This record gives sequence, C-alpha cells and structure tokens, in this order.
Amino acid sequence: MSKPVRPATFEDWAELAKAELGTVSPETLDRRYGEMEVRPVYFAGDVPGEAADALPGQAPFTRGIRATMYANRPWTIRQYAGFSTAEESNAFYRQALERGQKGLSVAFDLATHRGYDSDHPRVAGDVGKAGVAIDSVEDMKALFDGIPLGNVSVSMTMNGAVLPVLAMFIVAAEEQGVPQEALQGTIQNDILKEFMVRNTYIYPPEPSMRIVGDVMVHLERHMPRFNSISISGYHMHEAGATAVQELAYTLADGIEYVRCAMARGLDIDRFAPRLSFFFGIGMNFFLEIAKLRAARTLWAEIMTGLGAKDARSLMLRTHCQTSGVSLTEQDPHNNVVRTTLEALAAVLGGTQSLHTNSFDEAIALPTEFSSRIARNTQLILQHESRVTDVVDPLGGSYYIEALTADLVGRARAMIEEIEAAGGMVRAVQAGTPKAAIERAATARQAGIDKGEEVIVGVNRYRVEDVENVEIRQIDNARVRARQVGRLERLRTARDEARCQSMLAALTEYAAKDEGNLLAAAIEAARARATLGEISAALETVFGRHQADAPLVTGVFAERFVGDAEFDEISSRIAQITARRGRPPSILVAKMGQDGHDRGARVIGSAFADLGFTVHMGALFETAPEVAAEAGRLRVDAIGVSSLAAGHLTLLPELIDALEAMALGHVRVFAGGVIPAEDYAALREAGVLEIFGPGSNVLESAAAILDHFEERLPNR
Ligand code: MLC
Ligand code: 5AD
Repeated sequence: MSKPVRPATFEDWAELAKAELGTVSPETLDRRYGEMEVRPVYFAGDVPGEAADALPGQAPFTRGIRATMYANRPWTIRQYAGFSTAEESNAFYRQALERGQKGLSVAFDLATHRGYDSDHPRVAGDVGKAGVAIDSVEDMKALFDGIPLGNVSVSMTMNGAVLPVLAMFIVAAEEQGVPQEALQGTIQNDILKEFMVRNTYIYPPEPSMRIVGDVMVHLERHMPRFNSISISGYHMHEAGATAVQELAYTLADGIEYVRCAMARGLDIDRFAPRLSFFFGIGMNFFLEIAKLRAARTLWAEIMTGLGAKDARSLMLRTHCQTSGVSLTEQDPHNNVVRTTLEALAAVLGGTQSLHTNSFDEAIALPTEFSSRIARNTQLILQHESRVTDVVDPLGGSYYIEALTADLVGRARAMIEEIEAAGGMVRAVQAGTPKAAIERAATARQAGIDKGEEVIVGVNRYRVEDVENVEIRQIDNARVRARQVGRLERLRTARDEARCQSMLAALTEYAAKDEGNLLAAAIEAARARATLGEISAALETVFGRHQADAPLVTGVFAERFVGDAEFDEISSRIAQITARRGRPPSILVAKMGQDGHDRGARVIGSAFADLGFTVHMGALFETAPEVAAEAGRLRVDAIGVSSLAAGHLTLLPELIDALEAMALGHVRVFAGGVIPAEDYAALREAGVLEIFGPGSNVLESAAAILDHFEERLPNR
C-alpha cells in the first residue's frame, strides 16, 4: 500500500497501534504529568502554526534569547557552593575557577540567611553548615580574596538578609579597588517564593517587598551590570510543584516585581533587561526542555503587556539547577546519570547559566571529588557532546512544540487567574500557592510510595551493601568559635560611635519609610556594622515574620483508597486509639534555621491521613522550645526533620531538654538528610528510628507504631 498523501494523524497511528495492542486501547498509553496529559505520539498537526516562523534571538524568544546561542558562547558553568569559613570557601572557588568553572555562586549558611551573626544563641547548629558563614565586611573580603570582582560574575543566593549581604559585597569590592559600577553578577532578592517554599524570610511580606524595591532602585542607578533579582521557580520545583505551577507562580512573581519597580518610578526598559530567572530541572526530560521554551514565550508576552518596548526587556534570561530532590541517598553514583540527563535538558531548553548537583547531594555537602564530577558533567557537555553546535536543536519536534504550547496555555490561564484575584503578593499572603504546591508534593509522594513512579535503587532495583562514599564533614563548633573570635575583634577595632549612628539611621529610614535602605546598609557595612546588627536595626521596626500555614489533608488517603498496607496501618492506629482513648500523637518539628519543610509537611499530612494526631511545630525553634511544646501538647512522640546538617548538635540537645523537663517518655524519631555514619551517634543519644531520604511513608509509620505498641499498657 502506498503512503497517504496527506500528513499522518493520530487516528492513522491509533489504527496501527490497535493491531499491536490487541484488546488494550491506545488511551492506556496516555500519561499524566500533574495537570497535563501526554499522548504516546505527536504529529505535524499538533505543532502550532507560529512555530514554523519562530526565530531564535527574536521575540517571543521561544527558540532562545540569542540568534547564535551556544554556537557563539556556551552557557556559564556556575556551581553553587559555600561551606564553613570564608577562607575555606575562597580556596574552593579559586580551585573551581582554575578547573573550568566560569562564574561564582555563593551559598551562605542559614544563620546568615536569617540575619543572625554567628554568635547568636539561636544558630549554634547552623553556623558554616549549609553554606559559608558571613558576619561582616571582613568575612566578605576573605571570601573574594584574590578573585577579581570586575571580571568574574558573582551570583549570591540571598533574600531575607539581602541588604547587609549586598552591602558587604559592594564594600568588599570597593576595598578591593572595584567600584560598584563595574560589578557583574546576580542577587537572588526574590522574597515572594520564600514565603511560599524556601522559608529564609526575615521580615513580613510588606516591608520585605519594600526592600526588594530599594535594591532594584539602587542597582538600576549604580550597578548597571548587576542583575537585580533572580526570580526563582527552582524552590517551587523542589518543593514538589508541577511544571505548570512552577511556570505560573514564577512568572506571576515576576509581574509583581515589575510593578514594584515601576511604582518606584523606574522606567521599565531600564530595569527589565536586568531581571533574571531561575528554574529547577528534574527528570522529566522533554517536559523540562519545553518548560524553558514556554517560560520565554510567556515572559515576552507578559512584558509586552506591561508596556516594555526594548527587545532586551522581553528576554527571559535564566539560570538553571538540576534537581536536588531527584537524587537519591541509595546507590548514589546513579545520581551522576540523573544529573547528566537534567543538565542536558537545561541546555536543550536554552539556559544561560547552569549548576549541576553533586552525586552526594542526598547525603551531605559536596566534596572536592563529587564537585569535580559535577563540574566536569558540564565541561563534557560543552566540549565533547557537540550539543552546542546548533541553536535550539529540538525546535520543530512535534512533541516539543506541542508540549511547549500546552504549557504556555495552561500557565497563562493560571497566571490570569492569579491576576484576577489580585496578584501574587495577595495570593502568597493567602497561602494558596503554597497549599497547591503541597497538594502536588503529597500526591507525588503517594505515587512513589505506591510504586507507580519508579525511582531506581529506591523503590525498585534496590541493592544492599553499596560501597560507601566519602562525605564532607564540617566541624561546626570550630567554625563558630572562629567566627565569634572575629566578631569580637571587629567590634573592638571599629569606631563604635560611627557604627551606631549608621545603624540608627537605618532604623530611622525603616520607620519613616524614606531613603534607600540599601544605600543606608552600605554606609553601615562600611562602618563595620555586622550582618546581625544591620538586620536587627530593621527588625526593630519591621518585626520578624511568623508563618502559620495549615497542613493539607486527604491527598494521601485518596491515593491509597483500598490499599491493603495503608488500611493495615490505619487499623493499627485505630486499635491503639481504642485502647488508650486517644490517637497516637506526634509533634513534627524543625529546629535551628533549617526551613526546608517539604518533607516534614508531606509526612505530617500523610500521618494525619493515617490517623495520627499531628501537630506541626513552628519553624526555627530551639531544642528547648520544641521540648516545651511537646510538653504543652502532651504528645507521645516528636518527629524531627533535619535537612541542613544540624542533627548531631540539635537532636542530643532536644533529648537532654526533654529529660530536664521530665518528658523522657516522649519518643524521638528523626528523618531527613542524615549520613548513615551519624546514625550510631544519634541512636546512642536516644533517637529511636532514623529515616533517610527516599524512606517510604507507610513503612516509616509502621516502624514508629512498633515503638508505640511495645509500650502499650496491658489491658
Ligand atoms: C551570552 N552573551 C553573548 C552570547 N551569550 N554575547 C554574544 N553572543 C552570545 N551568544 C553575553 C551576555 O550578553 C552577557 O553580557 C555575557 O555574555 C554573559 O552571558 P549571560 O548569558 O548573561 O550569562 P551570565 O552572566 O552567567 O548570567 C546568567 C543570568 C544571571 C542572567 C541567568 O542572572 C545569573 O548568573 N544567574 C545565576 C543565578 C544563580 O547562580 N543562582 C543560584 C541559586 S542556588 P552582558 O554584558 O549582557 O551581561 C539556590 C539554592 C538554594 O537558590 O540555596 O536554595
Ligand atoms: N554547596 C553546594 N551546593 C549546595 N546546594 C545547597 N547548598 C549548597 C552548598 N553549600 C545545592 C543542592 C540543593 C540546592 C538547593 O542547592 O543541590 O539541593
């Protein structure tokens, strides 16, 4: 039979497919990605008409923001890093630059993020752990010692404490001989997503938005080469958002920042070219490529609607990072493969800058070895794979073009809905996007626990006795002692009266709602005010934000209707409840400045669905505060979630605090990123069970119940 002369259609294919499938219908091959559905095959008719005449380097930039893309200049290899002291991080950066990295990206520790100096009692477990500890200009100078800040672009992931950190960076550069006009880089400065997912806010939303605006104004005037914001979907992605949610919420945040800058009287075509974006790239290969194409398309449309005229204002320039949550503690070398695939998707999607995660991600901070492999993953893509030779090589693929169009349509509709309800600031305050992301995350966890979504080495093809990997250990007490000593020397050496007057000016600006807070912070930093002091000068007026978001419920249970294992655990809980007259109760706690709460909230939601009484503790508590809360709530157990390496300090402290309050009967469990080699020390301290990344929620609940049943009173 000769080929039909018209283009092939889905119906033509379905005929052929039926013959292969026998009694099964072709629809069974459809797949769901969050709110989207994909078919097993696409055709020319699925490609929207405009795809054929789209040009890279021309609005709406679906095919890339530059005509030449990587054929002329590859993306920037920009590895996010930071740990321990400024000196140690500096040595790490210098080596990375010597070995092929092109731009820097600073990871600060959580004390710094939350505006505390290293000597603050609330941050004992956090100093130098998840990033580098920075308290003053002196630390910042040490961080960039010997690194020419006029030539190397520096990204700083800082949001809550953006004022002191950016101020200290500017002063450190100035003292290195580089004026602020010459600085190139990016400040994350995206506070809205902090309230949704990342949780390193300090002040409430309103004053926080004022700070964002002040930073944008100062940078527009004085730092023309610096990107004033990195509008981030990454953290939503990591918190479990679907691709449509990540796109819609990120771009809707972008709209708010544009409005914020325009309200300050800035000309859209002067600041918009320095807005930048940041997306997460997970394992759904083609979806992630289409996501970046869709983001660019939508942003050009949005900016046109907001009145931008300059083509550079319409370009969505982005950094990407491969997904941390997609990586596994089990069989960790598999993570090299995952990261390679994700990096390839980011590149085929046309990213400007990229971080590739290290394979030990789910265990600890990267070592020299694991970060070398991560960096080399990008070098191999750039130099060996030939993927840089051709611009947008997937343009015109039936599937990619159809997916791009589908994402554009769905995200556009979601953005319109948010705008109609008053915009993203209002949505964030109402907590709707956070709850929607949590529902998506909980549903996904249920899918993994049921084995519907396969993760190699975790819920399938598991191997026991995998070779150990070397991990980076940080001696937190040593880093802290060093920082405390430096703070003391700084405070003795500085002109105290001058410093205090700069801090007072900052407080006054904050109270009177006048002046530029970044300009004032620069003066304070120059006078050697510390990060904690600058933050406190503002906190006096703005206050500290306390989040309070209800848990989502019912999502987990719905996915497990009729599941034997789920029902068995529920009935064990029902029996305990009947015998004792109340359900087993658990306080899910986070301690220290570790705000990574996706895991804790998914567990809380699932446990509540199973029948536990679940109390979600407040974020950022100290060990004695958690113990006191456990006493007040009279819970049977505390489940501590630790993702920022504070476990060895904070868990023993919690158990001591419980003992001291005569609450020794409260059982303590732990979960999160805890290296197996720390398990013995934690057990020794009295932690009953430890659940690492990839733990199955039902199995974890069963293990916890064993401890309840052991101690049940006889009938
Ligand atoms: C690029 N250039 C070209 C070109 N491609 N010129 C000619 N032809 C081409 N094909 C030029 C650009 O115009 C620019 O110059 C210069 O080269 C650099 O290119 P770029 O594309 O702008 O790259 P870069 O400088 O790397 O900037 C990328 C960015 C930026 C815009 C996305 O915002 C950035 O670096 N972001 C990184 C953010 C980051 O690292 N975040 C980490 C988050 S981790 P010119 O003169 O125009 O500038 C995190 C985790 C956590 O958040 O802790 O939670
Ligand atoms: N060094 C290197 N990578 C880090 N990440 C977070 N902190 C650091 C650090 N100090 C990476 C991890 C994590 C993501 C948010 O950023 O990949 O998942």
